[in-house]
Amino acid sequence: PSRPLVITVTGGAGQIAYALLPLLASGYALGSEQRVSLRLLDLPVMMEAMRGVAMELEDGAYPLLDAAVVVTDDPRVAFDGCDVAVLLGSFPRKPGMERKELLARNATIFREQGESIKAVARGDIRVLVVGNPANTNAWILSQYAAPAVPPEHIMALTRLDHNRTRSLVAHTLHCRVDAVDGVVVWGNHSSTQYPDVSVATAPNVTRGRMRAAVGGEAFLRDVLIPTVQTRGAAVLAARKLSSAMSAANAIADHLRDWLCGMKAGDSGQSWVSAAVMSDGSYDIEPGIFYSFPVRCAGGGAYEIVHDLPVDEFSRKYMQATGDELIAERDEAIALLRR
Ligand code: NAX
Repeated sequence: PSRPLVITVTGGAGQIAYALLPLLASGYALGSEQRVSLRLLDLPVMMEAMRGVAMELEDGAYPLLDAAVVVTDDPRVAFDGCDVAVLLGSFPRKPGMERKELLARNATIFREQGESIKAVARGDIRVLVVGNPANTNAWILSQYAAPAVPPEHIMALTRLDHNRTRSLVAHTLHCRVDAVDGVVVWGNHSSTQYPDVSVATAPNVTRGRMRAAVGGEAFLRDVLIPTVQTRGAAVLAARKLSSAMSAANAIADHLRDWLCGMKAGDSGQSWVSAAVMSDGSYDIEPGIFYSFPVRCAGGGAYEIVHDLPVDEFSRKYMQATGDELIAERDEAIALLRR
């Protein structure tokens, strides 16, 4: 394509942006043919730091990157005519901060950004929400970006959780990670998420045999599920900084599949996980942003994969994480009404 894709990254001075921008500029995320034009948005106090990031992008001399990297603290400038937005910027959780307060701070940010996107972005924009609480932030954004931007154009990132699950299965089975297919992360990008391997496959592990192959229900309940659910906290405890390299890689994987299609992306997987607006599939409350197994055809089109078997073990987890999302949405409604 001759026109460069305009990609807006919010939280442009933050640590995920620092790991993500080279993946966007180099063609790793969207292919070696796709030119890109970058816009970075952050708070006024971060303008100078962001200018430094822009200097480094220039100094990278990336052949696919448009020379002028836009750096701004104004959402209307950042989203003007933008094709793809990656929303990293959010209010971080401080020690001792109530979850409600975190939700409240972010509700305001994602309302404002939804309104800006509605006002100035292209109607065919695709928006990936990463800043936490990601699913509910995506829901809030969808309320304020509509009707200019339909909810099908908005997703929240659960690909990092999906990648973590896939990698943990490969590690457990001593096989290559790209030989593992069919994992699903259901629900919220939070500690209630449900990483599900019940229909996953690997070399010598046919469909329906994975639970037994990794160690049975006890292993799932006591090891696999909690390990994935708390992986972000484990990285934070070890690094004293939250996941950034792996988050950036997951964002690149997500964008490649969503925009270029899963074949072009050569993801080698039957489906991937992403939080999309529920259409009631699998008896999940319609309207909430819930992580499902999805297939992407390219150009921003996707479909939820239907008819995967859900047994009692899975249903319990799927329900709990869905209930959490309904509660978050209801809190957001109450906050935004004030
Ligand atoms: P950083 O704190 O390094 O960067 C965030 C940046 O956003 C800061 O520069 C800040 O000034 C900026 N910002 C704050 N409010 C803003 C606003 N209203 N407009 C524009 N910019 C604003 O965080 P980082 O490690 O980069 O993480 C970014 C977000 O990703 C966090 O909310 C984090 O919790 C979330 N994550 C989500 C993941 C997911 O899988 N969905 C995984 C990784 C990550 O933890």
